[in-house]
Formats: sequence, C-alpha cells, structure tokens
Amino acid sequence: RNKTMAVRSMLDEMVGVGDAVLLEPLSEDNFLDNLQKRFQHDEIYTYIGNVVVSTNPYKTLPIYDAEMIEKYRGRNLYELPPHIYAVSDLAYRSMKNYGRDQCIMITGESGSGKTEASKLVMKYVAAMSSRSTEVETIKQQLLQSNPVLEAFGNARTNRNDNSSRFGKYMDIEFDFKGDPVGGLITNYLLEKSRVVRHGEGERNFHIFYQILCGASPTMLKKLKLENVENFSYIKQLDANPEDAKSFNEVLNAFDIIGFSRSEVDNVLMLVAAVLKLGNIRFKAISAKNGMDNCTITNMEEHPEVADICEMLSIKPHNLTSALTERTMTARKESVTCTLSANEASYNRDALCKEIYDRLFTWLVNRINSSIKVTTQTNKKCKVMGVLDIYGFEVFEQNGFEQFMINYCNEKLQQIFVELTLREEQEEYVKEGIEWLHIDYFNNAIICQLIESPRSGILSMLDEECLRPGDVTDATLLTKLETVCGKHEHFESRRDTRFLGDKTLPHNAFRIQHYAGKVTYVVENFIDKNNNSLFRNLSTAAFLSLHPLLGGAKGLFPEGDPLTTMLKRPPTSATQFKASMTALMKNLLMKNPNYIRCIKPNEVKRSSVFSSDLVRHQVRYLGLMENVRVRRAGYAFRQKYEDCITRYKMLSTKTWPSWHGPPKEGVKQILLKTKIDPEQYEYGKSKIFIRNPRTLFKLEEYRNAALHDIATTIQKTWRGYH
Ligand code: AOV
Ligand code: MG
Repeated sequence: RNKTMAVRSMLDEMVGVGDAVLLEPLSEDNFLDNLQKRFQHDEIYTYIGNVVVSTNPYKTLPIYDAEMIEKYRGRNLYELPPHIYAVSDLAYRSMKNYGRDQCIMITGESGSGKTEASKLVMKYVAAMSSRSTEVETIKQQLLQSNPVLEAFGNARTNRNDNSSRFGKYMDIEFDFKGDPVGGLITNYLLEKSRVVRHGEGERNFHIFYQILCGASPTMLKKLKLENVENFSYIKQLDANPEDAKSFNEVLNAFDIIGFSRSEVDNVLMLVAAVLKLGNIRFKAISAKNGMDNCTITNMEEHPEVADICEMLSIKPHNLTSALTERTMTARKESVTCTLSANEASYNRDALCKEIYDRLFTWLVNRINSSIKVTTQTNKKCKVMGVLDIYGFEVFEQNGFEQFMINYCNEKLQQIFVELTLREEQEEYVKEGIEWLHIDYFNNAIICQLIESPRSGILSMLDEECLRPGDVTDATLLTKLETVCGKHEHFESRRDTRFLGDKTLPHNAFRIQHYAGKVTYVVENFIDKNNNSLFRNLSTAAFLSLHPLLGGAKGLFPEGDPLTTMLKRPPTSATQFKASMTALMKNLLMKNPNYIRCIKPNEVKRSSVFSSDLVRHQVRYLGLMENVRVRRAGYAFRQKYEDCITRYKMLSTKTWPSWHGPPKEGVKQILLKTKIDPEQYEYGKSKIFIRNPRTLFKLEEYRNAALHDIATTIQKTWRGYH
C-alpha cells in the first residue's frame, strides 16, 4: 500500500520539476516557466536544493491538514513533493537528532507569504511533539501569540491586507525529547506612525477595528466608545465581519496565553484612549506676552477629555497642561511656555504613538513571561528560531519606516548571500572537489552605504540629530548628498545625472537596493529618529494611576519627576542598527533553513502569474545564482543514507532494506544502474552527482521500478477480488 502511495507521489511530482537544480537546460526562462506551471497546478513549492521557494497561492489549498503533516513526518526531503512541511521536518529532525540549533529565515517582499509560512512552520513543529498536557499548554501559548501580535502589529497596506508592521523573531525552545518547553519573542521597530496617520486605502492597526466591530455593548461602554462615530485616526471604518471574528480570537488567545481579565481590560483601555485622544482638537487663543497659546476646543462639546482622563487615570489638569505646555529646565531653573495649536496637535500625536508603541512591547514581554523557559530546563534546550519580518516594500511615498524596513531586508539578503556561498565552498573543500566560482551580486556594498560607522546614512542621520543648531530634514539631505553622493547605489538631485529626473523630488534621495530602486522623502527623518517625547508628556503618563501606564514599572519610567538625570534616549537608528546586529549574530550561530517567498501578482489573485513581476523577484533574490552555485561541479549531493532510502529499489541487494555501511549500499545501487562512474564521486558522507541528467536517469529507473512494484501489487489486489 505504501508503495502505491509512493508511486502516486511520484506522479504528483510530474508537474514541472520539483527541484530547480534539475532544470535542463538551466535558464531564467525555464526557471520561470517551471514556477508558473507548478503555480497553475497549485504546486506552490519548488526546491533549490534544500531551499524552498514558495509562491503565494492567494487561495486556501488543502495541503496543510493533519494528514499532510503525518505524510511528511520523518520523511526525506526528496521523497515527497516539495512542501514547507518537508523543510520544517528537516530542520526539526536536524535539531532533535543532531542537537543543532536551527533558524528558519523567511524572506520575500511584502505580501509574498512570509507570515503565513511562519505560521505553517509553527503548526508543523507543534504537531511533531508529544501530546502531554504540559507540552500541549505551552504549544497553545506559542501558537496563540500569533493572533494577539497580528491584531496589534499588523495592518492593511496597499501591498498586503495583513501586512506585518513590526519585525518578529521567535525562538522556540525544545527539551531533549524534542518537545517545546518555551519560547522567546523579539520584536523589531513597530511602524508606530501608523497609529496617527495611514495612507489612502490603508488602515490603522487591526485591533482598532476589531474593538469597534467586535466588542460587546458592555465592553464598548466600558471603553467609552459607544457613542463615538468618527475617529480622526481612522479614515473610514470599513465595518468588516472578519474584524469582529478576529476580535473574539484575540480575546480567546489572551485567555490561553494567560492574561488575566483585568490585564486585557487595561490593554484595551489604552487602545481606546489612544483612539479618543486622536479626536482632541486645539485652537489658538489670544496670545499672552507674545507667546503662542492654545486651548482644547472640544472639551465641552464632547466629554472626550474627561473620558480619556478617567480611562487613563490621569488628572484632567495634568493631561491638558502636558498637551498644551512645555517646560524647559536649564541650570536648575524651569520655564514653562505655552504651545501653539499645531504644536499641541503634534504633542498629542507623539503621545499616542508612544503609548501604542510601548504597549506593543509590553505585550511582547507579557507573552514572553508566559512562555519563558524555567531556568532548570534552560541549559539543555535546543532552539528553533523563526524569523518573520516586514518584507521589502516600495510605496508611492517612502519614508523613515520604509528605509528601516528595507535596510533590514538588505541585511537578511546579505546573510543569504554569505551563507549559501560559504556553505557551498566549505562543502566542496571538505570533499576535496574543485570549486568553480559563480559570480553573484553581493549587496554588502548597499549595507555599507546604510550602516557604515562613519560615513553611512544611519550615522549621518544620528550626527545630524545630535548636532546643536538649526537641524532640519533639509540639512540632513544636504549632508547625505555631500557624504554619500559618490556612492554608486545612492542617487540625489545634486548628482548631475538626475537633474531632469522628475521622479526624484528635491526633498528626496534614492537608493538602489538589491530589490530595486526606492525614493525616500526625507520629511520627518530627523523627528522620527530623535524619538524623544517631551518631558511634560512622560511625566503626565508617569503620574497616571492606570496599572500599565503609570509608575516606575509603567510604560513611561523616564517621566518620574523626581529623577533629574535627563539622559537622551538612543535614536531610532541606533536602536534599530543594534538590534539588527544582534539578530544577525544570533542567526549566524544557527543552522540556516530558507524559505524564499514570491509574490505572483500585484492584484492578490489566485490565478494570475505576472511573469515580469516574478522575474524581478527571482533576479533580486539571487535564485538563479543559487541554482548555479548548487550545480557548479556537482548538481546534486545526498547523504548515503538518504540516497539508499530513495533508490533502494534499484538493486536487489538493497531492496527492501540494506543493513551494511551506507556508502557500500550506494555503491551497490550505482553499480547496478551502469551509470558512467565518471558521473559521480564518493565523498565522506555524501554521494556527489555531476550532471542533473544522471539524476534524471536515476529517477527514471526509480519510476520504472516503482511502476513494476505497483503493477505487481495491483495484480495481487485483483487476485483478491
Ligand atoms: P507577508 O508576511 O510576506 O507580507 P502574508 O504572509 O501576510 O505576506 O501573506 C499575504 C496574504 O497572502 C495572506 O493574508 C493570505 O491571504 C495569502 N497567503 C500567503 N500565503 C498563503 C498560503 N500558503 N496559502 C494561502 N494563502 C496565502 V509583509 O508582512 O506585508 O512583508 O510586511
Ligand atoms: Mg508578514
């Protein structure tokens, strides 16, 4: 029976070529045709060796159920049609059986399917382990962190309806039996500006809509949202039944992770307060002593301010003065000045962004405290890290956030470039095989443009932020143009080559990223990098009696009026660069597994495969180079054990099973096939096959042998009836 199944899986594999290494002749067109053919037959996974390329199907495929998981459990990579489960299984077994920490790097542009892929990996890994109550609890907690973080950290953008607006790296920790015992989530730079502003056709973070559409009348009342219809932070409330459904999932997830009722209430209260804060309006009032002055206009018409103060447990006076005044302390003397209406609005937005951003980090920490590993088990833990970060993105207008996101993607591409190259080189050297160098674009040069310690864009940005005097986005741009102007991946209006270029406005610079050119408008770069909140606001928040917001353990510890040390917080650029460096270090210590996601079209449709779009991605992801490197010298290599498993039917000596040394078994098989011995070489632990045709031959022989076996079985069956 198993044998007929094996035959069937072979037939399944017939759609195109499952491993692009076997494409003959190898060309970009062939590669694309193959992906397209497979995509059209819902074969969305294709290998390049052990890298899996995943094309977003934009529809639900019946290939992820428990039965499928069982099918892939403990099987070798090439035994079954390519699947994300096969790679997950490989990583899981390599961790469990050989004790090697793993990381799963999921890359691809926005909307290509990274987040879905990361959830599939987690689902597979969860299904592998035992079902004891204790393990089951931790598994559920790990899985349920997804709906919570997606609600607060994802949003609809013009590229993806469920776009991750934060980066996430999750270590899942396992005991020696291979059961998950805990985890640790690290989050990276949330796009907090979305809280106060989102582009046309986009949305704010999901949670806002989920509450408004999904909360019960009692809860809405508690959150003081029942009578409010318009929110200036939400362009339009497209009521979506999905949001209501998701909200229940989020509440359920909170419960499973171990949040108490009051913790959930406190979280939602802050979210609702942010929404309401956004509705506060300011207007100028007659100026005293020539200073700008303003007041809150809608204080009487709407009880907004009173409501917000009640929800945040802040004294109304504390909030209003924090929003409309600024206190400056110099030489132990403090001077309070009033703000203009514009400045007050800016202040309000800054406070909202900051509350939301810190709440998000609080959520991650709170989840971590539920799933963290107890120190006793910690030492023996093996780790599987899953990286799901915001993908490379280009919008009509790109700002500070896109710059950071795309920088992050450069770094990940850099790891891919270095590791694939290094791994291959090491492997050939280890086996004493001459290595034919394959050229490919190394994006290290772009990483340098961005992060080089003295002349990189990030350090220019920091320098400008810390420089006393008149600092504006314009002075930043001038500085960048002067320092980076000669860099071959940097373009600006200063450069005579782009003088007449209308696509490059005067307030922007352009970077030629590995994945394409992006024009960044420098507006707000300085402000977003500065990342500092005026003291009045942090103090008002500190003095709040809200359990999450106020006090030394609250979200704004720096607001303590008793502390006088006013250390400048590190800039966003400094923080992000440091966290990227830490991430890269962490990833490099682990055995890498890659999932390269591809977006088949820009219209989110299941049937459309735009060749040009895919070709572009195939190019910048370096997939052709990946295939070529894989094929250089030896197109195919396989551990002796795996080779026997796959081809044992080719020799009576190895069929149905072989008990001698694996290398000997492979020799038996190859001798039997009469393949020219020039075509292969015996390495220490692996067989190396030079030409893909040889592998075709092996596959043909295997097919024929399986066919014979299947026919025999069918005959036997017929005999029964
Ligand atoms: P991303 O994570 O790569 O984008 P997602 O994983 O959110 O992309 O995928 C976008 C959408 O594509 C999902 O919401 C699904 O509708 C669909 N999709 C992706 N993968 C699958 C799959 N395997 N099966 C069915 N549908 C799928 V971003 O976070 O924007 O970089 O920043
Ligand atoms: Mg995502």
